[in-house]
Formats: sequence, structure tokens, C-alpha cells
Amino acid sequence: MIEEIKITRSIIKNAVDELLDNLDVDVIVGGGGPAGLVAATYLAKKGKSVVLFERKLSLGGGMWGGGMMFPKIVVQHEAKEILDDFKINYTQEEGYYVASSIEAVGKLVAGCADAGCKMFNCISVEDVMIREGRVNGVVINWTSVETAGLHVDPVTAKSKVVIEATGHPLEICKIVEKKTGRLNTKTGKIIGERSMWAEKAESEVVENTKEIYPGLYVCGMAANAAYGAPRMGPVFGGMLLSGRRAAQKIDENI
Ligand code: 48H
Repeated sequence: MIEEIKITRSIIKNAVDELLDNLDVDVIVGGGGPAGLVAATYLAKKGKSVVLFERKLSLGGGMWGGGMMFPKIVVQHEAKEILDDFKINYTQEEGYYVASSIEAVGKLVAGCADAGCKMFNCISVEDVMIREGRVNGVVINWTSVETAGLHVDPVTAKSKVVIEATGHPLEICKIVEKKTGRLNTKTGKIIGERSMWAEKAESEVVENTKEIYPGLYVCGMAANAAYGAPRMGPVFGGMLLSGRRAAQKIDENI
């Protein structure tokens, strides 16, 4: 027998319990694109408690659309190991690995879930918490509240570190820049994304994966935007490598 009220109770109880159980964790990831998903997965595999908040209904960020909506991504040799870790299939072409962008997103999300990271969609990070000069959590609200322009106060989640993985708009860094005025960049401010130069962008995105403010690590496209490095188009190795680099650095420090 199928009973609607039992279904409703199970959904609400389990979702609320999961959120309640994950309000004080090791790592909070803001943004569920490829960089955030990879960082979350490797940290969860290391035994850290990890929560990821994604603004949209679906995780995967800018990966779904491949290049100009042709659903393929290109990954360079340096990141092949990460494709293999997530069991993403590929073919070899022109010295690169070519994968389905749709399969890649599906397997990144599956890998992240299997590693034990708790993922919440439709929730936006709208601010951070700072204690004694260190980010120690985020301020969250339903994305629908933001979209509808409702005046509804947010709630909070606490962590040892936060990962900024919101991509091009680098929303979390913008908040911290605005409220503290001092990021760990040459100017203390966000320097801004530069025009397309894939080779430079792909190496710099890994170098730019750092603690940009105490307790706040930046990875993926947000890292290049913060430190004034170029964009790279639909080559995704740098996003995967940056996510893994963030996980390595955080694992060494917490
Ligand atoms: C919660 C948020 C918030 C918020 C945004 O854009 P992404 O895919 O980011 P990366 O860095 O993993 O990958 C970048 C890549 O997709 C890309 O754009 C490339 C390679 N561009 C090159 C080029 O030349 O254009 O994912 C970020 C995710 C998205 O899903 C957003 O919805 C989400 O973060 N997000 N989630 N709270 N405030 N802001």
C-alpha cells in the first residue's frame, strides 16, 4: 500500500535530519561545479566531514554544456588520473582525452556521494561567518528566497574551512573582499579574470588554488578570477586538478 503521508514524512524527516547532522563540519564547499565536486570528494575520501551547498537544482556547474553546448569536454594528460579515479570514460584525440560532459558530471556527483560528502541543492551561500580574523562558516538561504526577492533571514553552517568554488562570479570571495577589504592577493582585492589563454590559465589555476583569506580556500575558475589569471574555455583538466589541489592543501592543514 502506498501512503502519501508516510512518503511526505520520510522525505521531510530525512532531509531535515541530514541538514541538522551537517551544520558543524570540517569543510563546507560553496558551489557544486567540477572544481567543488572534486575537492569535496578527495576530502571526504580522506575522512573529513564535508558538506557542499549548490545554488541550482542540478550540480555540475558549467560542465554540462561542454564547449558551446557540444556535450564534450577535453582534459589534458596531467588530469587523466582524476578521470580514472571517477571512472569517466574517454577517447584520445589530438593528444587530449575527450569525454562526455554529461557522463562526467554524473560521475563526479556519484563519486562525491560515494565518498560520503553531503550535497544540498537549491541552497545559496550568501555570506560567511568570521571569528578572530578567520572564516569559520557560511550563511545560507534557499535559492528560491533570493530569486523571489523575499526578505527572509538566512541560517548558518559552521566549518573549520570553507572552499570558494562558485566559478566565474567568485561570490564568496566578493563577500569577504567587501567585508574585510583584505584578500591574500597582490592588491588585497579581487584582481579579475583575464581573456582566454588556455595554456596559461590551466597552469595558473592550480597555482592560484590557495587560502585566499584565513579559513577560505579558492579553487576552480574562481581562483583565476581572484588572482587575475585568464580563462581557458572548455578544457577541464585545470578545474579537476585545482579541486584536487584544494583538497590536498586543506588535508595538510586541518
Ligand atoms: C552556492 C553557488 C553560488 C552560491 C554559484 O561555474 P562552475 O562550473 O565552477 P568551476 O570553477 O567548478 O568550473 C568552472 C567551469 O565550469 C567553467 O566555467 C570554465 C572552465 N570556464 C572557462 C571559460 O573560459 O569560460 O560551478 C560553480 C557552481 C555552479 O553550479 C553555481 O550554480 C554555484 O557554483 N554557485 N552555489 N552558493 N553563492 N554561486
